[in-house]
Amino acid sequence: MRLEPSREHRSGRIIRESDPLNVESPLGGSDAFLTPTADFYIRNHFGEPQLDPAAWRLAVSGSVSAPFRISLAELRRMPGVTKVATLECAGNGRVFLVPRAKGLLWGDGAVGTAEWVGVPLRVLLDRAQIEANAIEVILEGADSGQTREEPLTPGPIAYARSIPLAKVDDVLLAYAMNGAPLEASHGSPLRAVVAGWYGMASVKWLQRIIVTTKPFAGYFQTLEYATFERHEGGPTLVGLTVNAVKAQITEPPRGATLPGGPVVVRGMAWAGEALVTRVEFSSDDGQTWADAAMEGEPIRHAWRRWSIPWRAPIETRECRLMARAHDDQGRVQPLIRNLDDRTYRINHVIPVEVKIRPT
Ligand SMILES: Nc1nc2c(c(=O)[nH]1)N[C@H]1C(S)=C(S)[C@@H](COP(=O)(O)O)O[C@H]1N2
Ligand SMILES: [Mo]
Repeated sequence: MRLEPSREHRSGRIIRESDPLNVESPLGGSDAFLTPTADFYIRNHFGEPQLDPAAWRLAVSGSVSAPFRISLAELRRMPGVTKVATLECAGNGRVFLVPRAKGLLWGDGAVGTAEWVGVPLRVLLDRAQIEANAIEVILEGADSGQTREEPLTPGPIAYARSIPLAKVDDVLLAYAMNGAPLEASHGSPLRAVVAGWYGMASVKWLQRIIVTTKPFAGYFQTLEYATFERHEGGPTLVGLTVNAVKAQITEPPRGATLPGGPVVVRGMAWAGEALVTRVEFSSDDGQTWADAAMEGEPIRHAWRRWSIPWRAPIETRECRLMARAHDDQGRVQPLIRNLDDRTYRINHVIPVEVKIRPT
């Protein structure tokens, strides 16, 4: 296992781990609405499975009255649905946590937006006829393995996550990404895109969909990708679901050196199942905030671009830029980290430090 980041993958993506491959997007400096596939982050827990698309089948089983198996060719003959959705890894931004966290130390770039084409999960579940007592759907990938560090898996396991039936209508089973067939690293022949939820739910290399009558408590929603929620009787671990509201400055990138004078600060903001309504910007450590200009209308499940003119002061050598997003459910990004979030859901404001070049 090699963890040192090296800036060499296709298109300057940053390799965070090479076995299994984990690659971060070069987010800084980019403001494309759709992330080019060559720049899209890759998050793998196990080695990528070698699947022959012609021999591959998806099995739909469990608490259904008509279980079936289906080929990629048959899925592609069904009416396709196109959906733009942002995926962000729940560990995005982990490198900025103090004290230093365990796990993959992502910078800002474990996030991206793509146009996905596929078949709604609902269509396959209707064909299988869900039984009345079902509550969840388990999505299982064809990749499997065992962890070498704590928390240990009980031997080799498949990557799997569940979603409640109430979320099914936001799930696309995608075979295409950004106008091209899905690439192996993003889960071909077929992956789930669970719009508005952190990336861990969007299971790649789907091989089984299992309808279940019990809450699924698999490794990746209990030992990993779970945060504490405060209920009566104390904090309980709950599997992560929706993306928290978050704004990211992409221009200027962290650590940039700028000439003094006018610049345009830009970035993205996303809010899971909610809509981004507003982004505020501060260059005085949060004493004053100014509203950024929002681009277009908000699109549910996709990030939104924003920008604001700023004058880099010539009388200073260093500045800390902050952005915070609001959503239409009244939530705003916190300035201070909630420790119940463990090393996930990193959406507190993390200032972008820039240097001003002396004139
Ligand atoms: N089968 C499988 N699906 C998976 C994963 C995985 O390791 N195996 N990683 C998940 C996580 S944590 C994220 S953030 C997204 C990343 O999708 P991407 O690699 O296409 O960016 O895939 C999810 N789906
Ligand atoms: Mo993730």
